[in-house]
Amino acid sequence: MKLLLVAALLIPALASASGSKTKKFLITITNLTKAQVLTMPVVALHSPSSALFEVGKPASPGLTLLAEDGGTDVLEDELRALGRSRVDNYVTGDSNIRPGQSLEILIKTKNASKVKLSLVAMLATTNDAFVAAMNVRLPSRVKVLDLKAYDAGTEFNSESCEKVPGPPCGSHGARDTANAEGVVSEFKGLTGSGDIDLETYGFEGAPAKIKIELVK
Ligand SMILES: [Ca+2]
Repeated sequence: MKLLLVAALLIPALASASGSKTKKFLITITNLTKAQVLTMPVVALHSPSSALFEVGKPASPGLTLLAEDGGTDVLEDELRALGRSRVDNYVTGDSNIRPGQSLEILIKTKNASKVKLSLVAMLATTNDAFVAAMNVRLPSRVKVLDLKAYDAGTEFNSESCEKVPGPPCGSHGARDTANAEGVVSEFKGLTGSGDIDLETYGFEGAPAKIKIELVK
């Protein structure tokens, strides 16, 4: 009982002491799908109230572009516009992530105990589906977690190659907005109703995982 009390008293002191020191985290994103390309991921460290999206609410223009076409510049503008008090830091990966491959991103913060980590990347062979980590607390050493797939709600899931940027389609900047779902939701998976071969591009379970590791 005495030991427990000591531990409880120590936690707040450690948390505040770590708040002012710069810490570096290595984020390793692994594509677990057979054939879906993940587009360049955006990782952000933000205040708990500044989430990148909310299930049941419309996607921002930045998330819309990312989820439909893999473009990151509008989302980066949105993150910058929020200011350093709300978005402590963000980094965009320098390449797409092919099936079975991983990408590493290094990100720094002086507020490791206060910020949350979020990450988004498009599942390229879909209309507007993306993988995301949402509001993850940074670990004291290492943390591994599965990413879920979401639907941005900004494009109808026609699965028509005329509207899908990833292989084998390659249609960039084409949108299917009539009958779009309207709000972000959990992605229910490809259906095989259009041009996309379900056997090849479909996936079950988590489409990606991330490892967050304190490196310094
Ligand atoms: Ca959709």
